[in-house]
Amino acid sequence: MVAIVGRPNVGKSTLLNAILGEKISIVSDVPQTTRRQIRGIYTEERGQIVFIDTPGLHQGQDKLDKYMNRASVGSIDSVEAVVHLVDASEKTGPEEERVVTILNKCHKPIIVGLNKVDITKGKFVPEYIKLWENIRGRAMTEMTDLTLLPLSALHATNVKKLVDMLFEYMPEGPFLYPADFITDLPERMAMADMIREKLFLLMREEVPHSIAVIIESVLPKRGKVLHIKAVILVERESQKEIVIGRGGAVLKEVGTRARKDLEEMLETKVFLELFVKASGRWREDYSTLEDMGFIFSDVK
Ligand SMILES: Nc1nc2c(ncn2[C@@H]2O[C@H](COP(=O)(O)OP(=O)(O)OP(=O)(O)O)[C@@H](O)[C@H]2O)c(=O)[nH]1
Ligand SMILES: [Mg+2]
Repeated sequence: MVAIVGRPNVGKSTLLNAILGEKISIVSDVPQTTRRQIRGIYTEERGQIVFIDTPGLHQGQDKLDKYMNRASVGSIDSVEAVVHLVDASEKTGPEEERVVTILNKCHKPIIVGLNKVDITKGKFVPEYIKLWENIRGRAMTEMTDLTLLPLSALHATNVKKLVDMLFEYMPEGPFLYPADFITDLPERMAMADMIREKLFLLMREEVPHSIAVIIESVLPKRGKVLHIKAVILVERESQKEIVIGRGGAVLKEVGTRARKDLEEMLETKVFLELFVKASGRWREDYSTLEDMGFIFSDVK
């Protein structure tokens, strides 16, 4: 098993999808898109690697933030190697230093994936090297359990090489999942995430962090069509208006895009019904979060 860990928005989910050659984890340019661990199962002749995509490590303090950070750090315990993904087109900073400090304690082999080198040709790569060297007090060349690899998850550059490197760390053993499994994400959560991704792509500023999607019902197929009802939660009435948009334009666009992806994922025609509800501070409410499938006892 391998955990993909790092700050929000560095490209962890993009990398997982690139490794699998299939989209199972949602991606957007809004930080904190991924809210739970998502396992992607990669199987080929050499064997099987179970990748854990994780929420970006950040400093938020509400209950969902804490769940996300625990889901991220907690993933490291169960793996044989860690991919520390960074955005090498952006400077490092105290937040990155925090991540390195946490990972430094994990005593597992780490590959530092210097991502987004397609943007600035990895302008800030030396800063990331320095950060690790400062924390370990040794030159990178002397650290046998730390390897650097420039990457572009978006263009799949060096992604095969990363997988080759990771196979070196994998122990022999039976497959953890059947060879044709690609993810352990329950279908309803995958559906909800698919809709949330479209909302994230269309919303700006603080609204995405207030959005959650719950699949209320999936009715038995009538003819060729599957009827899915989903509720979009926001925190305030004013956000409800933003999500709906003038004359319902935003919600309609979300519905159109989500339906297309759902039809592809489920390989059937879909009728998608979306409702928007203002429900107060759901990010702070245990029972609402557990209803959404964030099981707090699962993340230590
Ligand atoms: N140019 C470029 N953009 C990338 C690359 N990898 C990811 N991105 C973009 O970076 C943004 C964030 O990607 P995600 O995969 O959602 O990042 P993440 O690390 O999973 O983010 P969180 O789930 O929020 O922690 C998206 O707009 C991606 O298209 C890359 O190699 N090059
Ligand atoms: Mg992600």
